[in-house]
Amino acid sequence: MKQIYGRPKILKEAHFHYCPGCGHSIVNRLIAEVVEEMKLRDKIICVAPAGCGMLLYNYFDIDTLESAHGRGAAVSTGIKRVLTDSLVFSYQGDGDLAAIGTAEGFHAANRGELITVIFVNNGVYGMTGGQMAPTTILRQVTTTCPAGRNPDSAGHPVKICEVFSMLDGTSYLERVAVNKPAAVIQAKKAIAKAFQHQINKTGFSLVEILSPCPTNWKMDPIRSCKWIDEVMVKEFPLGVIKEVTC
Ligand SMILES: Cc1ncc(C[n+]2csc(CCOP(=O)(O)OP(=O)(O)O)c2C)c(N)n1
Ligand code: SF4
Repeated sequence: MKQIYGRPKILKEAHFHYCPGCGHSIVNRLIAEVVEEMKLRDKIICVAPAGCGMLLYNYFDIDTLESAHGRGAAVSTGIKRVLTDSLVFSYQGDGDLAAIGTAEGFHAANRGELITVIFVNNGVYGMTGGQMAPTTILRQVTTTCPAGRNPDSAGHPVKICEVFSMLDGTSYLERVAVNKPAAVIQAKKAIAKAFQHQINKTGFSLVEILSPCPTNWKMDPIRSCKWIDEVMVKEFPLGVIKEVTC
């Protein structure tokens, strides 16, 4: 019988710690599939700062480093500049990249560092209990905005792809989601394309992935997936935001 689906070899025989319905597990799997299909196992290095995704060294059988919160792009820059033949990606949440790590991500993108950022946007600080993040939707309820995000006091959702698209150092920016099968297939293609931009030395690449956090959204997994389509995508439109021919 022909096998059409299997566990990527670089995913260790470990159980994910993610909550049921969490998008991180899908994103982890997609990265593993892409690394295997593009035969990047021996040259890829992952940097994972604080956030629910930080324990991915327990799952990936590749070189991984943990950085301080928000410092993924800075640490990735250092590794890539020394190990120029490696393929380096940082795996960052929205609290990480769009708040504490804004400076590092923004300037790495502006310098056109040959790194890739996998940016998992679930609209909250997942690991620490669901506080408001810069990407929280207006009027979305979180533990630190129980009456809903108010733009008068908390500003508007930060759109990292659109902001980074204005920087000359960026070569590939796409926003995808992992809330339904077709979207997951597109997310995988985007990850592969971002890695290809790094291989071709075109510039800084980033894939923003709208990802469910059922625990902190206080929704069941199915409702969370629907909420991405009904609410999140309206604020964060999907698609290629920028692509420089490589
Ligand atoms: C310097 C520092 N400040 C605060 C924290 C606490 N902290 C750990 S994870 C996190 C938020 C992570 O949220 P996000 O990046 O959105 O990732 P998620 O958990 O939602 O995937 C915070 C504030 C920390 N580890 N280090
Ligand atoms: S808290 Fe949210 S982001 Fe973290 S593992 Fe649970 S569902 Fe995923």
